[in-house]
Amino acid sequence: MKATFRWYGESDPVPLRYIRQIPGVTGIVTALYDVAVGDAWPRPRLEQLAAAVDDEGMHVAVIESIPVHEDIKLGRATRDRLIERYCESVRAMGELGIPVLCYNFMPIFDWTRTDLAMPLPDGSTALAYDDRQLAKIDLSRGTGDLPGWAAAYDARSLNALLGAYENVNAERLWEHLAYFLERVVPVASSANVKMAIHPDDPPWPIFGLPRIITDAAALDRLTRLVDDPANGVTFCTGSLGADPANDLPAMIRALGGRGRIHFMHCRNVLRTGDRQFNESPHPSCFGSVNMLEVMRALRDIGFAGPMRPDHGRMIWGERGRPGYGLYDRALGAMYLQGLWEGVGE
Ligand code: DNO
Repeated sequence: MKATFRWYGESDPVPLRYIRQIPGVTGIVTALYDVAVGDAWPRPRLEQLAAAVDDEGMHVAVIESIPVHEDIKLGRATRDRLIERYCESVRAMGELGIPVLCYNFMPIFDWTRTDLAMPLPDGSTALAYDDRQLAKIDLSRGTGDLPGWAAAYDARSLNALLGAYENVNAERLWEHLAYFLERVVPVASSANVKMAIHPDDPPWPIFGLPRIITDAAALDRLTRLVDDPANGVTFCTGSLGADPANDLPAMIRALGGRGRIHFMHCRNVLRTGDRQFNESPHPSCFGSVNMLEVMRALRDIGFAGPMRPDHGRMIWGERGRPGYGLYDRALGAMYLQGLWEGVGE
């Protein structure tokens, strides 16, 4: 595996020069954050981004993410033009030699939590989710009541979008995903870019919206929508690990055996009830994910792709972007590399 770290660009409070000091980390996971969703990424901007990372002695290993416009997920008539622009961005990645694209197909909301700073007994804070808390969130006032990470929508546009999704059940969403992949994967494949879908987080429907990338059967189905090695997954242990029915090592062996794991997100979650969890330090003993077994499975499939520590807690008084401070993610990066060395790779 190749140790990587997510960087939110020049506005990230964690600078590249700090990331470089985490032993073993040579790959950066990043994106152009100021291009409007649906626009093609200008190649010169991507080139600049790659050069800034190269200047710090690292390289861009993964783009996470090029967001998929809601019209594509909704299957609206405008999707063809939007997909063509998406393909342009993928071609630009390929021309610059950036090999992996992490994206997701979650309606309206990306990863969702009900608490961004739940205090843990050691005085740190972590992200947490509780389905019963989610049920109390009133979306009629827009995204204002949602914990602060979300793409902001005012009440009118959010209600219009929620209304549009009333016609899109899970099967429809699968059809729209297939339509998207049938057009993007061939482009990615000839550009030497691997598409890596991120699982839905949490892996169940929220706010009545369908969520489809949730378990082993779904990941298998995804890879067969377009049966091409360029159509793969970001295997996120935290997202998938929130559902106790997901046997992560078995899923890794199945998908990895077919060469479809293109990127690893590693973090731990402590399941505390039905559809209730909080994020925990990365080591196995603190959460419900057995990270050692995850690494063994990755060793067995000969995983050689990028891996990043996912969300960390806030520790040592750090303030910053929820889940994306420096300290706990750096501890995670070291733990993961230690496990990897230990399992014999
Ligand atoms: C959360 C991230 C996700 C991920 C997107 C990919 O921390 O893992 O937001 O970047 O779902 O499109």
